[in-house]
Amino acid sequence: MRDDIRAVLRGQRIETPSWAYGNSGTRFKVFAQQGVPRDPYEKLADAAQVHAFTGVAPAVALHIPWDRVDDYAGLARYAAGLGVEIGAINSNVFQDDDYRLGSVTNPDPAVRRKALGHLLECVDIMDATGSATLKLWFSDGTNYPGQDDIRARQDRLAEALAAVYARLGDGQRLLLEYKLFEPAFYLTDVPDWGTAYAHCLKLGDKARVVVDTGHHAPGTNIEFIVAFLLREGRLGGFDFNSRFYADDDLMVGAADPFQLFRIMYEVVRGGGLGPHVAFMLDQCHNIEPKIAGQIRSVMNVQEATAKALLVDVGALAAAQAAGDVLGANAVLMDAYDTDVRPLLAEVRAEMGLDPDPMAAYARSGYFEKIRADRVGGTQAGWGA
Ligand code: LRH
Ligand code: MN
Ligand code: MN
Repeated sequence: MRDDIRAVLRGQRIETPSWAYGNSGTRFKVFAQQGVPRDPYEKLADAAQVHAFTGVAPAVALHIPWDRVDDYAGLARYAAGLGVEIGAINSNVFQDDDYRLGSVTNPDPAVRRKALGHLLECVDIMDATGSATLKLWFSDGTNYPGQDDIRARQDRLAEALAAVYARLGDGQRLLLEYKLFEPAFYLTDVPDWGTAYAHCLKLGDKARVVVDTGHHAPGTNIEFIVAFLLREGRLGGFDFNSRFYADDDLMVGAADPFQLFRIMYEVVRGGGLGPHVAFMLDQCHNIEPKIAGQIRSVMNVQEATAKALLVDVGALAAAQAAGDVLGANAVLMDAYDTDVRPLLAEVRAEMGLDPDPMAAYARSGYFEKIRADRVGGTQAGWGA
């Protein structure tokens, strides 16, 4: 197998979310699991396990206020001591009663000020932790036609984004996340990549779009969006997860590994495998074990990446130029149909890791230890 492919796989970075380690569920029920973290420090400890066994997950995204602590610089030092670092800071302007009619798009200026204050506080936390990435998702929208003015809400959104953008320091950037619907059902203020892209273009080069793979209508060609944004230099990252129906937040590559491959192929094709695109997981493990679920997810992204790297680009380009429809499709499918697990096992051995991270983690006894040590773990955030 080619050395350059192995090198890329060794250098890949996948960020795990702090909220994946806490209890989570649906609006019907949160199933408490044993041994879940009781605070952000324990979430980092669990994330460090995912990195220890995969070697490619050194960063942990935080969600504020779910991960609120007194001393963020201290939290970053604690992370470093565990061999990980703080990744994206995720804002949360969706959990307060004040946000019933929206956050930065709310018709009430006082609520808008409060929301903006939180977003700016998130940049302070970036300064303290050394995080370079602010990830913004707005639950803003309306449930009924006529409830509020669509254009005025866009103006308010643009105003808040501009204020946050102006606060970013050198080396810091803002990722704007879109979502088709939910929690608002009639109108969502940032419903699609086009809206996010348009706002980012106005803001400047430090503003990029983040693609949460669960945030599209069924059948949406997500790889097209990825190709387009990369081509324009505006793809900031991914929130990876799987969906069957809506924003399911299931393990990435579980529902549709072929889609994940197609996305990763466009990433490779567009030169997106690098630090300028953040490969983040945004998942909840409601019924399965959490640390093992994260390890499995990281491995799924690695497998899709390995397959994407295996595409014979020369043969593909030749078939495309010749108008050979079946030949071109076969080149892509050959890569997808390759069993890359032996290759990844070798890559892990080269990195000094166990070739089978799932088995190695199970053998480590970490889960038995946290199950015994931790009593009364916290919820990831939902319904908290
Ligand atoms: C919204 C979302 C967004 C939030 C996260 C918890 O559905 O994808 O990224 O920050 O879930
Ligand atoms: Mn997301
Ligand atoms: Mn989501």
